[in-house]
Amino acid sequence: MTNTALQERPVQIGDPGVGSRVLSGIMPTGDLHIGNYLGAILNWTRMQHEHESYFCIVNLHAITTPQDPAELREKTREVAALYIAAGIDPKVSRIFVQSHVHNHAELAWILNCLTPLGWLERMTQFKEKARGERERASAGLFTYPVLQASDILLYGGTPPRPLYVPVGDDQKQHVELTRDAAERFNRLYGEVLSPPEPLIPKRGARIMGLDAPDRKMSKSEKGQYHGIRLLDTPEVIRKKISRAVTDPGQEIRFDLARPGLYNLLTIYELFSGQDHEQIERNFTGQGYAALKKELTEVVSEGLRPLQERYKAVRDEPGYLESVLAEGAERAHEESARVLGEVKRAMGLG
Ligand code: ATP
Ligand code: LTN
Repeated sequence: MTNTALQERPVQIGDPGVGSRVLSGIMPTGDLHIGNYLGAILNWTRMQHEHESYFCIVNLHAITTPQDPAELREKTREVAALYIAAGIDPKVSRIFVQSHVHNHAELAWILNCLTPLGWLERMTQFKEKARGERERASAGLFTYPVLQASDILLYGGTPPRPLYVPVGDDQKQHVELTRDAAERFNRLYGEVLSPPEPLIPKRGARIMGLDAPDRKMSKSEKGQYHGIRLLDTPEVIRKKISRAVTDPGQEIRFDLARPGLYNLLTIYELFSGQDHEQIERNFTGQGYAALKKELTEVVSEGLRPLQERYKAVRDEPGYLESVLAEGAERAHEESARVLGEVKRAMGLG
């Protein structure tokens, strides 16, 4: 595999930053795609060696919109297996399911009582997801960011320490609300919670849909040619890339005025590990057909090891359940300390 960017592992256990924490999570709704990978998971695989890391499958967030129970259960395992396949090492990081650690729901209730409605009214994700059907959207969808704040703040440590949240750029507003919630709590009750920092990658923080370069690639988009799934076969990847929307003009270069091309080149950049200049040089005198062919190759090859590991994880009886049980135990232990401090500070002991 030629893929240096995806394999780069610049940090080691024991580097400065010991004591600091990382938490992030993904909803087990739909199929994970290369946007989730390039915007979030890839960063997790690097950060886990620098910080004590917690990676969660946020199934309580998933039920803010209706879910089929059997499918939810299966998707939860699928996402956990994909974390491992992508390079999250269960011996280094704690991988767990949100609903297995009841402290998340308990802190969410407490923070719900401290969060002004006005803060939630401003959240753009609610507006998008409720899609004008505000009256019918669940109360859970509205307070979703408070549950997310709880996921994060439970792992800030006692005493509070640096806390990082690696996410794509659509989650920035939620992490900012989490910071505000922590600061408000600390003003009211003393320094208990660690205000987190979002960590958003410079490249790949917002991969766009292949069929609509003006919309973020997203699990919940139904279009057949919208996103490349982590488990897509090379043939499916080829079809999707060959149909990707492009822009007028022949020359292959990073040009923000041509968003379809820019998106394809960004994906190429991240999977190939080459920089802009190299890529533009490689494609001099060539057109979209050449770019799409090469892109199909780097993406399929880049995902192949992940897909092989995914199969191995799913085929090993009992392995995934044991990782999740161990992860939940460690997460419970850690989060119980912060929750205990919160309750003591508020007189809930
Ligand atoms: P949904 O459509 O179900 O909301 P999603 O595809 O937006 O799903 P999430 O579960 O909301 O995915 O996101 C998981 C992580 O992946 C988050 O950190 C998010 O910022 C990141 N992410 C999601 N979509 C993209 C994208 N297109 N580009 C980069 N990062 C992304
Ligand atoms: N809202 C996030 C998922 C999420 C999350 C978290 C991300 C829930 N809890 C805690 C980071 C940290 C999303 O990607 N849709």
